[in-house]
Amino acid sequence: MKYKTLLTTLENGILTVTVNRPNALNALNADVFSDLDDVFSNYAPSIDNLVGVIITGSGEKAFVAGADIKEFSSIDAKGAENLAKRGQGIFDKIENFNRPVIAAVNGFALGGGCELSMACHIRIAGEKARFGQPEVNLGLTPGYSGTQRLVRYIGKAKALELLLTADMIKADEALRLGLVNYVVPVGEEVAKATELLTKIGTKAPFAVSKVIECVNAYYTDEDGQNKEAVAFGECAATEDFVEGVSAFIEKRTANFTGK
Ligand code: CO8
Repeated sequence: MKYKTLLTTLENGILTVTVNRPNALNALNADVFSDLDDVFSNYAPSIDNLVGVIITGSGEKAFVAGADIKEFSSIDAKGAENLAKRGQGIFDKIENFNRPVIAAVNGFALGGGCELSMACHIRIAGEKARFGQPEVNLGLTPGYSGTQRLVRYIGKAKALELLLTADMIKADEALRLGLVNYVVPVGEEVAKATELLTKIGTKAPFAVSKVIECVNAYYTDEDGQNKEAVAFGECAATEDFVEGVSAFIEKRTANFTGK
C-alpha cells in the first residue's frame, strides 16, 4: 500500500509499517497520523489472514522522536486539545486492534514516539533505543495518553519521575522497569518481532483477538471478568476449539483456520 509517510510490507501475514521521515527522526506530523489512521482503520483490517503488525522507524537513529515540534508553533489551545484527542483516538485504535501489534523500537522513542510504542501490545527495543516523555521541556504535558499508559506499564512512582524530569532511559532500564518485553542487538528489532508474531500466528486467531480485548478491558470501566467469561463461551463455540482439543488428544499440532 502506498502512503505519504509510511512504508509498508506484507510477508507471511505480517504487515510491517515503517514511519519514514528519517530527516525529522520520524516525528509524527499530521500526515503520519492520517496514514496510521488509514492503516488501522482500512488497510490492515482488509488483509486476509493477517497475523499481526510491526511498527518501526526508518533509519538507524530513531523509532519516532515525538510529535513534530515544528507543527506546534502556530497552534492555539483548542487546536492543541483537538490534536491530542485525534492522536489519542488513533493510538486507541492500535491498542484495540484485533491482531497483535508490536513496536520494534530501533532508536529514540520520545514523547509521541514513546506513546506510540506504548499503544502497541508488545515492545522490542534495540540496544540503542532510548525512551522518554520530554514534553515538560517544551511547556507541555504528554498529549497522546503518555500520562496514562506509562503509569500502567511501570507504576506511578517511576512514571512520575520520568514525566517530571523528562529524563531519557536506556533500553536495559526500560526492560528492568517492564516497559519493554525484550532488548535485542541493534538491527534485530524487526526480526525478534517477526519471531513473536510467527509464534502467535500458530495460535487460534479468534482466541488471540479475544485475549487482546479482555486484557484491554482491565483498563476500562467494563467488567473484565464478565467479558472474559463471555469470550470463553464464544471461543468454545468455534471450530478452532474443537481442532485445538482434538490436536491435544491426538498428540499433533493444531491446524487452526480462524473459524
Ligand atoms: N519534531 C520535529 N523535528 C524533529 C523532532 C521532532 N520531535 N525531533 C528531531 N527533529 C529533527 C531536528 O529538528 C533535526 O532537523 P534539522 O536537521 O532540519 O535541524 C533532525 O530531526 C535531527 O535531529 P537533531 O539534530 O536534534 O538530532 P540529535 O541526534 O542531535 O538529537 C534528539 C536527537 C535528542 C532526539 C533531538 O532531536 C530531540 O530532542 N528531539 C525532540 C524530542 C522531543 O522533545 N520529543 C517530544 C516532542 S513533543 C511530543 O511528542 C508531544 C506529544 C503530544 C502532543 C499533543 C498534541 C499537541
